[in-house]
Amino acid sequence: MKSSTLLVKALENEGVEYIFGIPGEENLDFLEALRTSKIKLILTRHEQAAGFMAATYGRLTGKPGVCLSTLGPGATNLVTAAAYAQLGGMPLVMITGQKPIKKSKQGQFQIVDVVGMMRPLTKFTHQIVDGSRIPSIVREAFRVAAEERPGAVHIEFPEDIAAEEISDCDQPFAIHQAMRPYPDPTAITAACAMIEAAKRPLILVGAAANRKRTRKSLLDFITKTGIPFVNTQMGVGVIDERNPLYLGTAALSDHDLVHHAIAEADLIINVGHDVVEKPPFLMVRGGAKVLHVNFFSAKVDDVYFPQHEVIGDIANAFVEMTKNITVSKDWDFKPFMEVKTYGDKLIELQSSSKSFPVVPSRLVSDVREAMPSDGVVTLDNGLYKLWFARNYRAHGPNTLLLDNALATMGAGLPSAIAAKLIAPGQKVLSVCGDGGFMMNSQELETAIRLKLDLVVVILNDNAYGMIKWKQTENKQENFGLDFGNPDFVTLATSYGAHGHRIERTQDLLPKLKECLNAKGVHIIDVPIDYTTGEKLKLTDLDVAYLTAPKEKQPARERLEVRSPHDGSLIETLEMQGADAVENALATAHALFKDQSKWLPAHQRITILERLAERLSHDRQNLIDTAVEEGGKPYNDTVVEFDRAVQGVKLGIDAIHNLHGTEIPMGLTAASTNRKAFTFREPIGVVVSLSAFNHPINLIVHQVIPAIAAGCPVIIKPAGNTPRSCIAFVKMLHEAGLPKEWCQVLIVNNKNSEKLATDKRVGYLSFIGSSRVGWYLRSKLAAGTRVALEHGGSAPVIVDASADFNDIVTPLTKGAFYHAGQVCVSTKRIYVPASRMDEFAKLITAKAQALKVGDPKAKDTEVGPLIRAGEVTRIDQWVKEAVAAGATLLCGGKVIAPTYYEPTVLLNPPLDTKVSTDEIFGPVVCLYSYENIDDAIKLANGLPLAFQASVFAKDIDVALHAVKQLNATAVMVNDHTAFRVDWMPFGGRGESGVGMGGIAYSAHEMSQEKLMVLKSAKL
Ligand SMILES: Cc1ncc(C[n+]2csc(CCOP(=O)(O)OP(=O)(O)O)c2C)c(N)n1
Ligand SMILES: [Mg+2]
Repeated sequence: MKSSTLLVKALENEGVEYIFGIPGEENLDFLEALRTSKIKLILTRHEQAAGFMAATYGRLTGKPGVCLSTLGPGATNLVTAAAYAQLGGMPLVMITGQKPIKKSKQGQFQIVDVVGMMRPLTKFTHQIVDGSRIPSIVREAFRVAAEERPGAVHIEFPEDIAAEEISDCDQPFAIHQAMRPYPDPTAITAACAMIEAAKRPLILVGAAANRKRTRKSLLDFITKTGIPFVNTQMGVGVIDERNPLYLGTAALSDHDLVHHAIAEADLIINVGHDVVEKPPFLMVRGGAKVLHVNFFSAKVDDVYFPQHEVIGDIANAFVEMTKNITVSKDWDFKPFMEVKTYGDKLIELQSSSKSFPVVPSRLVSDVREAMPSDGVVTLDNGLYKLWFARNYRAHGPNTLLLDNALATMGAGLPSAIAAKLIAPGQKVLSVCGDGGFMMNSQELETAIRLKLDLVVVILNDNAYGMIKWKQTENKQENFGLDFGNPDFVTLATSYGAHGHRIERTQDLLPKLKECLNAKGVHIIDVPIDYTTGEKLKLTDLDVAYLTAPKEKQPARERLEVRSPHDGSLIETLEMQGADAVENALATAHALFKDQSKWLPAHQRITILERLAERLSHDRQNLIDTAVEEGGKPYNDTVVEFDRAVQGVKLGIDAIHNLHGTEIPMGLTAASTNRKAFTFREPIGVVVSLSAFNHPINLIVHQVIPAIAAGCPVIIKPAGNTPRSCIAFVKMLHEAGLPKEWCQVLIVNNKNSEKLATDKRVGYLSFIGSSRVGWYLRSKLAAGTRVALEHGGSAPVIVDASADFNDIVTPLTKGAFYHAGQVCVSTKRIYVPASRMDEFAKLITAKAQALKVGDPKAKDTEVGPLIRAGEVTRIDQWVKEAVAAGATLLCGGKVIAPTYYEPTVLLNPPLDTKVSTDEIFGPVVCLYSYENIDDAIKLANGLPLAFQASVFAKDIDVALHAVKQLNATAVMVNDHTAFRVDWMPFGGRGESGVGMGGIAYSAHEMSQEKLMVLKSAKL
């Protein structure tokens, strides 16, 4: 008989069912012997995964799992798995090949000292140098691996020994059951006395209590005494956690829920804990006493130094302690039970979070609900592990596998494969981070090959989230922990698995159930949000917060809408939270996804026709609302309103004009017999973030094109002017638009960002500051199209041929309309030096004559700035220019907290803020020029570019300027703020991207689809 055959026989004798691994050429004789054995070879795609699977087999069955690798590289790949089993107390036997040891022609090729390498990671590591020793070495390896405390062992099987012929008389040794040691009776008596004398004893269940006999005897002890218990992470499920005496599991070493109970205890009965686990609590001198019950005596360190120990088989210890203990009337478990009440409430509260991406507590709750009691959840390593440890209630032993010893990444999927192999009838689900999953994702192929039914949840945060959390806790800068991911759905399908992606939190639970009940391997990509306010560290036991009636809970943020004219309070609105953002997005996205719900064009036209009528009907109300909250003078608001009505009508025209084109076919022989057309479809959910300066018309420009294009729209108005928006959208609904097609959100900046950057957004329309706009653009989800409309600093070239008396009126309007708070306000006027005096006098006189005051008054021309802070800023900029050498021709004064005098500055230096930035206030600057090309150069000199003007009677000069000015629109002989709603409107450079104007926006909010028709008749 070959010694390879004997090794296989010896393994069969040990009851081995599976060998996980990857053979190398040195293992070929062994492989041949295995071929005819009843032991199944589970071929994996990485030795590390094979090691994890074998270790998990050992963990779940108590019998050593076996893995196999070649020499050198295969063996080094087993190292992490060896450490995993050794630290985790999992019985594991590793068999590795080696070059021939007697004679070899290969020098040192691939040879490393594997036996030596395994020494610090195993309980036993041995090279077989003689085939006849196989029976004793194998027996010894299995005995040592399984004996308390279980761990890893290693056998090296060199190629020449494997091929060696040995005597047929060499046979494996018969196995007998060894009885386990009883603890010393005096130790039991002392332990019982200690527990009886305590006021508040508490049981802590650790990993080594997870043995079949121990579970039962420990439960008997708990049932008889009524002493409450907590778990370590690896002691999860030893006792069913639905037990009323279960208080919780220690996810952290301190400041976790259970520590509020531990702090009340005067004696901790620590069962089966060993120091490889992250400490479930930190012992302090003079604090609660600790009674250590384990197979071995306690390894003492700074945070663990028990006062008494019961050493021996834990099951036997509890059988005896249950017999001996007298239940004390003085035990007081009330404080423990308060902690339980608090914990259960907290978990219940946290699990109801609807926000998206999913928060960890909701994930845990949904997994718990989807899993049957005997279902097995295997975790990889990441931040979610702590949430599972705290919030998941395991109903039985080994139903939540987490590794709190080596705590390695990459074991989640392999351990799920092992769990499913062992118990094919049980549901198995693995939860992995996007980091950990990718460390052994290749084993998807193994799972598919084995035809397993498995569910793998990948928590997608594009980061090593756990470390990021710690980085934040350490108050360090976010650095070095972000990565990109493959498309997990595509990845799954490429393996032959089923891929799913969660896009709404409410879809998670049904999807989990669906996948758990389906055949095959299912991957669910679940976007996870670790940035929420959910706290892992629970410093206080804030029972009051949880038990307070709902209305006493912290109120939502409020939005005070105040008049910019005098600061008086108009209305207080309640801000909506992240849950409202989630709901709005989920609603809008569901509408978009379901084409059967799309509104046909004729229905949209009817709605807009009714809206136009409805607006006219409520004209006065809307105008008054806008004037009151926005501060634009009454007459200008009337113009704005009329334009808004016009905008709605333009929306109807846009629907008429949304169409594709014919794409010619038959231009080549290959494209004959075809006709092709494009047509336009809605782009998706439109999110519009609006600005204050045209409270009605901007809403029209950001909502109506979306309706025209057939997109659901979510509008977030400016914080200063929400009421006009709310009133407008109400009329839209009254005109027949179903509410879910246009939703208003009143949210803070953080939630606006959440809204804008969500994956479900097809188009973002943003009007506001360039700082915020460009920031948001950088955060947008892949595929979101965007239009940004920021400010400008509009230039005007005045030529000597212009008639100054004619032009000062439009120029004054352009400069001071809405107190200069318009992105195309005239800000920089370039005038020939020889005629500057004349021009300056005229425009100064006009500016001084402007009527500044209450926007409600019908004759007011310049109203307030939107808030007092703006006035202060504008005043500082003007003062800086004057100090630097500008001549103040008029204005330059704060009139009231929100009012600034119309101001004209002459020749401010080019490096002062008024020349370089957008002032967004009632200030205009005049610059003298000698040569018109110099003036154009200066006009083009800012990174901002929007609308511009030239005033000239000489047509050649005008055309020259039109050609040379960097702008999206150049007015000839009109001010820069001219606009009608059917013209294209937008900025260039830093001033924005995308084109506004009703039809332009509607076009951008739709996308083209091509249809090619093929027919022999064509
Ligand atoms: C093999 C290994 N490498 C590194 C670590 C350190 N580590 C612990 S958790 C973690 C991040 C896990 O990221 P991911 O799997 O994406 O989970 P997340 O916390 O993001 O949910 C890292 C790097 C480890 N435990 N194991
Ligand atoms: Mg991650």
